[in-house]
Amino acid sequence: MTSASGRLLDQIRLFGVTARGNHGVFEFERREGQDFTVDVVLHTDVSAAAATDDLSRTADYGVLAGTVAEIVRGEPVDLIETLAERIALACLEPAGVFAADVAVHKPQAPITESFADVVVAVRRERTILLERAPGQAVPVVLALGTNLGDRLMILREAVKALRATEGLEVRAVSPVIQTEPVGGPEQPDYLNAVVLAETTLSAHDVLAAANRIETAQGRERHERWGPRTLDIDVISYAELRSYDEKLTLPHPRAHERAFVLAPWHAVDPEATLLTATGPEKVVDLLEQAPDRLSLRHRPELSLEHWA
Ligand code: PH2
Ligand code: MG
Ligand code: MG
Repeated sequence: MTSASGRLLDQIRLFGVTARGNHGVFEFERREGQDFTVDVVLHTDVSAAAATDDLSRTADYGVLAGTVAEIVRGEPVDLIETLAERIALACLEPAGVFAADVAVHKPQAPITESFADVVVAVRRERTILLERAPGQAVPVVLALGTNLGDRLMILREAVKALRATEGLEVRAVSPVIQTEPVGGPEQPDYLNAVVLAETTLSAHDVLAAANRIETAQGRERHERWGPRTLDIDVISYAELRSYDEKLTLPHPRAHERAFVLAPWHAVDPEATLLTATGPEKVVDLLEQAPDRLSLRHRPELSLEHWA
């Protein structure tokens, strides 16, 4: 497996974390508990941490061991398969972990034959996080842009379609802001807005819903950053970071785009965005955004109240 840069991945290996848990199919296993031992291999890229000698740029193995032991001691499950998957998903949480190998050993398993050890080993890759529906609704931030056709009507239809999307609850819609095009060929001004929602859909399903709405509004894909009837970008999804080729999260350019930050700040003055160096206040990012001076507030173009 290779990283986005094509580099062979590094590994952080943590072996033999042992903790008592109450997992198992049998009642006596639930009651009495037994020791489980876990081995973890994180597939990551340690070059940034090595170059700076900075712990904050890598997965802290002390934290990792604590997380693993806590899951073993936590809510009992029947199968060590389930336990291994839970641990693997927790291992993928640090931003730079591309995949995790987790082996769960149960050397005191109730097996009547003489045996040395029994192990379930799983590998989970980061993309699984994008495909999993969350256990409970999570916040999602969507940015809308249009610079072709009846722009206001297109934004209104887009918001209506988002409201009608099953598994997505629109919580707030920003004011509309008119912006000069950033990048791409010469093209008309945009209308931009931000929608705050909560969702029980996976991140990929949110993206699919957004793409369907773009298509319904006549979106055609020609050149990158070209004019479009409707663009709906997923800016952030819960606290998830992803380097997936279909969906990078948070959106890789949102932190420097006033046409996203300004409507977002208008609808949520406290908003924060996870950047490469950690969470930043949207208001602070907006102050630095190169396109911040080309915005025109258009309060008469409401998306919230219209017949
Ligand atoms: N979207 C782009 C590229 N440039 N500029 C403005 N002002 N507004 C946009 O929504 C926009 C852009 C790519 O999606
Ligand atoms: Mg876009
Ligand atoms: Mg887009």
